[in-house]
Amino acid sequence: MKASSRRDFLKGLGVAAAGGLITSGLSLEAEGRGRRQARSAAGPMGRRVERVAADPSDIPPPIHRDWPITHNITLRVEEVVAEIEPGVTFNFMTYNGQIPGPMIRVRQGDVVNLTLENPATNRLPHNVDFHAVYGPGGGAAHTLVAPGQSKTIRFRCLYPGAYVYHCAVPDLDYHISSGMFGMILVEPPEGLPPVDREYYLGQHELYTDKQPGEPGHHNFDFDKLFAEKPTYVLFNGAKYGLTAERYGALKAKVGETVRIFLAVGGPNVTSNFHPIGNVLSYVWREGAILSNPERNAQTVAVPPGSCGIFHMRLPVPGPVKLVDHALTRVARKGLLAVLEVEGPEQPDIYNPNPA
Ligand SMILES: [Cu+2]
Repeated sequence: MKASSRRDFLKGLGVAAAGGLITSGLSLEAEGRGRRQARSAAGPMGRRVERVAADPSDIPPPIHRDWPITHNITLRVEEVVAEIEPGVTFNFMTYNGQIPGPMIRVRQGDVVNLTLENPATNRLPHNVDFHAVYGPGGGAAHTLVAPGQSKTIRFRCLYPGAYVYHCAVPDLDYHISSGMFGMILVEPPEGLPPVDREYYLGQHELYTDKQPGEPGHHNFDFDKLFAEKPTYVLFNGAKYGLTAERYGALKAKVGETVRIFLAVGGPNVTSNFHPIGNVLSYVWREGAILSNPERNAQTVAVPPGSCGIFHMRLPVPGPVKLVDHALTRVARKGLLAVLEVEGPEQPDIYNPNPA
């Protein structure tokens, strides 16, 4: 890419300051070196951790106040090594060590002091683009931090909805794929409809230099990224992670209502979200919570860089499998979460032995 067109490209991403090659103290030339190093990096790089999969029940509580406040929120970038599945490791990039990054929950009109920390032990520059923010690059232009740097921006959340945030450096597809995305939920003044439980999931896909399940360390594969042919398609960075066989299933009881927040990082693959053995009784596509919800939808497309809000009723016991209905991703590429619904059988609704 010619220098001028590269500059325009970077500017389009909200990364470069207008007319300058130096952005927020970070030389793009140095960043270019970082990219080449990243591409040649092979083998495990970074601290080994037990898991990157976020706990899907780790969600800030619904908001009941009717006045705006200021939040001080720190996102810390952690480049870590973890297992995609047992015996298969990968170099993940995360906000706060988890995929998806922490769910940020605010009310329309709230102010956020957002600090992005990039510890000196990391290898790469990072930043963050919030789709809930009016401002250059959704904040990316002013949060670009080299290892050892930290930056703070302040923004006011003016429009309600569920929005993705993600890393937006020039290799943003590589960074998002590796785990750098999450959700910011901006509640409207009247709040969200009441439910019994809430869960938070993040879908993304990994491009590795091996086949799914091949033991050992998988390196990032830029050729597969270019071809948009992922090795794994995952919830929360882990193959079948949110099931009883691994980190545990989601739980609920018969008669409850559940709200699922789904953030799709991608970077390229659209989720076709579907609950096997249930239906999405209310759907706010795009996380557009002020819109009228769709009713009783079966499979809902959530594109990369977007969110879905889904309500389910749970009238009968048993597992509800949460999938992307492009089912090769489930059967062969690792995508699955299970919601275990406990309670008495309801034979007038579903009866496996009607004799
Ligand atoms: Cu990044």
